Amino acid sequence: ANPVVAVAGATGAVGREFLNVLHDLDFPAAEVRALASTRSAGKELPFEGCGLVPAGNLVVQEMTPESFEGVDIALFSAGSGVSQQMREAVVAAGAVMIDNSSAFRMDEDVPLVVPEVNPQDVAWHNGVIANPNCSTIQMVVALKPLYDISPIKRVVVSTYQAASGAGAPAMAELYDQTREYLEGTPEDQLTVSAFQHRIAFNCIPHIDKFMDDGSTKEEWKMVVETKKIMGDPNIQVAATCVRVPVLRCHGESINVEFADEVTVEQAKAAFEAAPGLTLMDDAAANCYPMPGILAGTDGAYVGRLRKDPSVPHGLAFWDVADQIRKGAALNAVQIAQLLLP
Ligand code: A2P
Ligand code: 11C
Repeated sequence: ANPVVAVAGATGAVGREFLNVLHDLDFPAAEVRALASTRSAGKELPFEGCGLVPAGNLVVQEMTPESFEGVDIALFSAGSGVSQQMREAVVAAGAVMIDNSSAFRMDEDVPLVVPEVNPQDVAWHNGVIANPNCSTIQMVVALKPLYDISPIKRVVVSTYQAASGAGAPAMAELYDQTREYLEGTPEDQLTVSAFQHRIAFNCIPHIDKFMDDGSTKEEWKMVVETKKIMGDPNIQVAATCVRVPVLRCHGESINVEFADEVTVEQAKAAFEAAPGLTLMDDAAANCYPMPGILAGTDGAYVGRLRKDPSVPHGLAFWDVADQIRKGAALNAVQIAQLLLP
């Protein structure tokens, strides 16, 4: 039978994109339930339809433990706290929770899945499958085809992360603050609430909270999630994560050191053949991936591929993906597709 799908956090930036992706992939749903907080109950969300569900407005229901009765697949993006509160009810209802929050990613009984990299891991789920952090997802989609040529010893990554990673209110803040700034609003009167500092015309090297070792939790996630998804605890990852004044799409500068030689030509061929990855690399035509032209697209985009001569077997490249699509909603719905009979 066609699955019943619940979208938990349906009014959020990722939640709305869950609805778009369900339509775009024509997910064979029998029913789609839009769930959010009490604040949004009764609100209508436009939906283009998928499977047996016709196009039309979905009426948002307040999320309670009872919301999951009869549900087969629950797509969650309402924050870690909400995922933790609802996990038991979702699993008790016999549904599989595909969770975009960081609540369960490193739990030993929870697979952390990027379908292009480790689709086999969905097989051992116990009712919850975690969707990785957006910055990790777009990196491992590019690392996997390279790893298949040679084991990876070390990755150095610096991110250029869009406001979208912090949700719909953060995107609105970048937009409004930029306008306020251009209108000459004094610095101390700008609205600063989504980030620690003004994001308009600025870069903030601080995403998520600080850890005891001086790194941030966003950087830590890139380290531990990469090892878990790639199934190789020996990959060394050094990450620096920076928020930049871009609405959608994270960029990443990535340097990889391999165990064995991997030539630029081999990497180029591997990128071209890899699922979910598009090579945009033509220096003569000034062609490389950029957030400004890739918002709303699927998959990850790589370019600026070149040798990194500073280590024995090194390559450097640049990687861009829409944080809300491949970095969140698309990856989660692709996981749901893996669960279909
Ligand atoms: P609501 O819009 O009703 O607040 P974003 O990541 O863009 O900020 O979105 C967060 C999503 O999580 C929204 O859909 C929001 O619903 C939902 N949400 C936040 N807190 C709760 C809660 N306690 N119960 C249910 N949904 C919640
Ligand atoms: C950001 N990567 O750009 C974060 C958002 O662990 O799922 C997603 C955080 C997470 O702010």
